[in-house]
Amino acid sequence: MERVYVGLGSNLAEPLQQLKAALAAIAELPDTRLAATSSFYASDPLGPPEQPRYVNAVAALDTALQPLQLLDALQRIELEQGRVRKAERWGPRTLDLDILLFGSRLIAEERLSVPHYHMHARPFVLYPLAEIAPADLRLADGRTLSELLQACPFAGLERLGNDVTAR
Ligand code: A4P
Ligand code: MG
Repeated sequence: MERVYVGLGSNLAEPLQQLKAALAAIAELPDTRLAATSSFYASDPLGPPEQPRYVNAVAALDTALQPLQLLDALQRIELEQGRVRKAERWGPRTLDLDILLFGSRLIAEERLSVPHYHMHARPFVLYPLAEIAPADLRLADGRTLSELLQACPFAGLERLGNDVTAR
């Protein structure tokens, strides 16, 4: 089993429900255990500003799936929840599931690059991640999660009531 962190985001069609449904679907994946879920956060959109705010969260999984198998499974969940891929970069979406980290692997394939290319600068990834990952978690470039957080202001983020769940 390897520890994987997945970022969840939605800003259409009841985002909070989208994330809860996605977490339930992830918990049902074969050879995979949903180990922990961060709080949900409302966040200002990164990208085109004339789109609704997002809800974001991060989940910790232990999985025996290989990276591309997990990507396939996550993309299936996106499609089942009505995701339509549009040309506009960073535009609105019902559900986005990103593999942030996959153990300590460095993956550079056409369909999958891990660590996720922009996670180190996104408050809506780093703050939920910090709720469920060790502070000394190290990215491939050698920086720790706590160092990344220090360089990333808690801006445009709002933690929504519910607390972290560990299973
Ligand atoms: N892909 C490559 N690496 C990965 C990975 N680590 N995890 C490939 C998942 N997929 C990965 O993704 C395009 C392709 O990336 C996939 O087919 C997969 O093979 P996509 O989900 O179709 O496209 P996208 O998500 O629109 O593109 P991109 O560039 O990944 O966008 P981001 O970085 O996910 O940003 N603002 C707030 N506040 N909160 C958000 O969650 N999200 C985005 C999307 C923009 N602004 C946001 C948020
Ligand atoms: Mg994506």
